[in-house]
Amino acid sequence: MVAIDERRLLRRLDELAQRGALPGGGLYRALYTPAWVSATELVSGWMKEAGLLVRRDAVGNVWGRVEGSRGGRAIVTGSHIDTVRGGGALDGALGVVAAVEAVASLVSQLGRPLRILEAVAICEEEGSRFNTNFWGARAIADRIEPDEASRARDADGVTLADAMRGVGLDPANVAQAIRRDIDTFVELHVEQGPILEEEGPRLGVVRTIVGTAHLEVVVRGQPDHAGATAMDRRRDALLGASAMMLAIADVAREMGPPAVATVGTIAVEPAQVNVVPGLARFTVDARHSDNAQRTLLVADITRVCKVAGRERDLSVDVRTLRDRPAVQLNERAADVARRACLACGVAPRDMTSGAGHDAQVLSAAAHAAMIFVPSIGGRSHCPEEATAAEDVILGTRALAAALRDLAYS
Ligand code: HGY
Ligand code: MN
Ligand code: MN
Repeated sequence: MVAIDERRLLRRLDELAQRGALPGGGLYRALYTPAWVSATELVSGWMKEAGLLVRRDAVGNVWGRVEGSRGGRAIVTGSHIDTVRGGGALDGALGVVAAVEAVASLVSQLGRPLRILEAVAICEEEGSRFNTNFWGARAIADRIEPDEASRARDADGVTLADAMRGVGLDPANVAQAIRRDIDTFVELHVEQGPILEEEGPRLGVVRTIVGTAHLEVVVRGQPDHAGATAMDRRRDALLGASAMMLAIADVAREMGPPAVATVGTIAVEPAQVNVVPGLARFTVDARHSDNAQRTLLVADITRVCKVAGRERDLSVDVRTLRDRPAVQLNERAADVARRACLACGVAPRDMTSGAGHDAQVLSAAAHAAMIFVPSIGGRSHCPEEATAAEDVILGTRALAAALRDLAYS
């Protein structure tokens, strides 16, 4: 069993959580912002302290590497360093801090590995700032679309390309982040749901990651005077959108778990108290672990929006913003993760992840495995996100055991 420095692990999680801490609680660490720069510098320092070879790649992923005596393809562990708005201290961050802790502990106790061993802080996964997501993992896996950096803009109209330049990165070099030499990627992550917490055991091994479709629905009616327009003369876009949202939730409920659908954003025009809304624009996050079922879910969502539009004389446009298919993670890598959990005294639960992860994207470029630890109350993507310290430690131990199996034997 490789000993990890438990106090250092927990202390660093707290330190990282200060980068992007919001005054009202929770965090917001968005790609290429000062909080993001500060977090990447903190992690680089930890990697240097561990004697790793540290570099920042073309999109801002931070790699800490130790050469293997046999060379060959690399064993990589890590997760994303960005957060959602009002996010918690562990989503992504746990996988980054645990990766540095596991690699540092392995190297200090067992010396040079046989295989190249790397910890990585992946620059962005959540899509919090720019209308794109998995930016870091897609750069590694060569899944960046042509001129995506110059097309993606944040709420202030800043392009991803300009934001890159602002932190000393050149968007023309994005392809230099591609890695074709990764053998296996292992990610430690909080479950973000209630299963491990409510049913046990304390560790999970992910077999499937659900597919996620993000849609944008634009509903057009006509703006009118709120006082002088009788109710039966209106083409109220927001009222129509509201009917659509309730119908969307019914569609997911009728399909049954693991189907889920979420309307997370809504914008109204002209957004004035005394004007009947002429336009409503909202997003839908639709997920299923089976790709055919997800296609059906998206089709049903589109149908109910169109029906509600026709019934209310509103025009409705539904477009897909992005669609990430469900993936089955590699069987061999899952066995390594399972053996590592058993070595730590826990027979892990095979799980489907309702959350998307970097491993989902990196599974296109390497064998990928994920280890889950419980989320208290099943909560995540919120300031209340938390995991018991002993589970953080247990998960990091299991990660270190998996990396030992992969890189030292
Ligand atoms: O949306 C997700 O599932 C992930 O947190 N990005
Ligand atoms: Mn997340
Ligand atoms: Mn995450």
